[in-house]
Amino acid sequence: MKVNFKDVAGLEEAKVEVMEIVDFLKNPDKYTKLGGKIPKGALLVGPPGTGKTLLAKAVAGEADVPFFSLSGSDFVEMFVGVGASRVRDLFRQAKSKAPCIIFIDEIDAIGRARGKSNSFSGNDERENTLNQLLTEMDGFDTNSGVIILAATNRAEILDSALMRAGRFDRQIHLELPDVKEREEIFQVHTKNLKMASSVKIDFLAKQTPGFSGADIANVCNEAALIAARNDKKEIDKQDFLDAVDRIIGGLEKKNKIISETEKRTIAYHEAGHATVSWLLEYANPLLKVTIIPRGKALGAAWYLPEERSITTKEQLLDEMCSTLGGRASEEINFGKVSTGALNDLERVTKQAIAMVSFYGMSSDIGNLSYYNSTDDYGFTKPYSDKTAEKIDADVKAMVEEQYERAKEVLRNNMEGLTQLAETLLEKEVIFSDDLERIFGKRKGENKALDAINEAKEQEKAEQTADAETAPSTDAQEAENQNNENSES
Ligand code: NHX
Ligand code: ZN
Repeated sequence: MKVNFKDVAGLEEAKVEVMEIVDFLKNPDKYTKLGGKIPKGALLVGPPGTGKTLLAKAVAGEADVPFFSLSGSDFVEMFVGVGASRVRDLFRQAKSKAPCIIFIDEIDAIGRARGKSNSFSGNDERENTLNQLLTEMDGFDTNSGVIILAATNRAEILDSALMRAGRFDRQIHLELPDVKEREEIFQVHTKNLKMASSVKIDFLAKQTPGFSGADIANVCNEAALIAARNDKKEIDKQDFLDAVDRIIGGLEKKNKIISETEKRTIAYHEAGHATVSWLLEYANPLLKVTIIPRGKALGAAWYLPEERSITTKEQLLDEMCSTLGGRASEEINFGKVSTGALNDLERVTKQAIAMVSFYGMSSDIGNLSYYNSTDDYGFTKPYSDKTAEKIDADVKAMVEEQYERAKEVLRNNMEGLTQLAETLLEKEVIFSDDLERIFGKRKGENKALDAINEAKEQEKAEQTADAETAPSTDAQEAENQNNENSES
């Protein structure tokens, strides 16, 4: 099926960049007349689901040329010589159909830097395939009309030989969509859906930070399936919110058997997260808390993270403190801790290590970063054993301090914490309204928080409007559906 730029939602910057490639294919003379050499290849770099393949297809579609494709992962576990001969065949075929596009998806599977990480596995076959690719790229004439596009999630792990002049010497970066782009993507994927008028595209876009285009496609389809399962005539807002929850958290397991004591532990654990995050100024705003098992988790606190490009140390520490709030609450309330905090502790530990050794956020290590974007130290660490000990000590101290802080916050708010946990045991799901009732309004400035409040206001306005015209059951239902959502 032919794809054009108009089928690609968002990605405005990337489209401008690939437009140039379209022009090379359509009007090569314009460039060669002046003696310019047309580039042979470009790398499309970006996280999974951002539309690299779609964009490559759209380039072929716009230029109206044939599209040949192959995936790097096809070459994993292949017989000797097969990879290289496939590459040869592909180029032969493409050259006879020029002008055209060759698209190599997941090029990292073949183009991973040689002599790194896998150096002992003796992955000769992959290396042969890579060499054949390089030979082919060097072998054909610059102005033959074949342009090779390759996609990868991480450009820095690729063999530098691939990026030399005359090979993939330009990179086009694709990013996760921002709120406006998500709106456009929702627009595309809801075009053929039967939706209720209560579904507002801009609201859905706001509720899905960090989602890729593929995730959004998934949400739309899942929402349709959920609505159909409930024999609805059209897909409503709640179906979309349920779909978002399902994609973030996995399937709900309503029938999982959990004992009363375990339920209490879970409720107090989640109430701990909720309380700490509500009371710390820079923590992510909370949407809801549940003790209904979903995916791997028995309970979860759901936040709507603010979309930002940089994060301050204060924000990271407040988030760390909130994540530790679950275990802290178990300790304070039962005098015992459980294995349930595994995932929380894993995240906190990783974050602390990054803060100390990458972001220069500990006083003992100072403004040094042992982050390595080039991945080429091999087996030696770029610091002494003495520094290693300091990093370990700083990481431990940082987590310890936030844990103590979490316990302090909880001890100072035992009444609210207990009330929250007991409400949770009774209702299984509670929303930010309940927290506001117990602890009062949240302080601090936060765009995401503003967005939540704005959505609530809107909902209330619609409800009162509905209440005047429709029977009250509708309003009641809308009340229950209030501002449900994302990110655990
Ligand atoms: C187990 N699960 O593994 C049981 C079934 C208070 C119970 N024996 O921290 O559910 O203990 O705030 C992604 C997300 C492992 C990956 C959650 C991997 C959870 C979740 C362990 C609640 N909420 N822990 C939490 C929880 C568990 C786990 C995960 C994951 C706790 C805790 C899981
Ligand atoms: Zn937890």
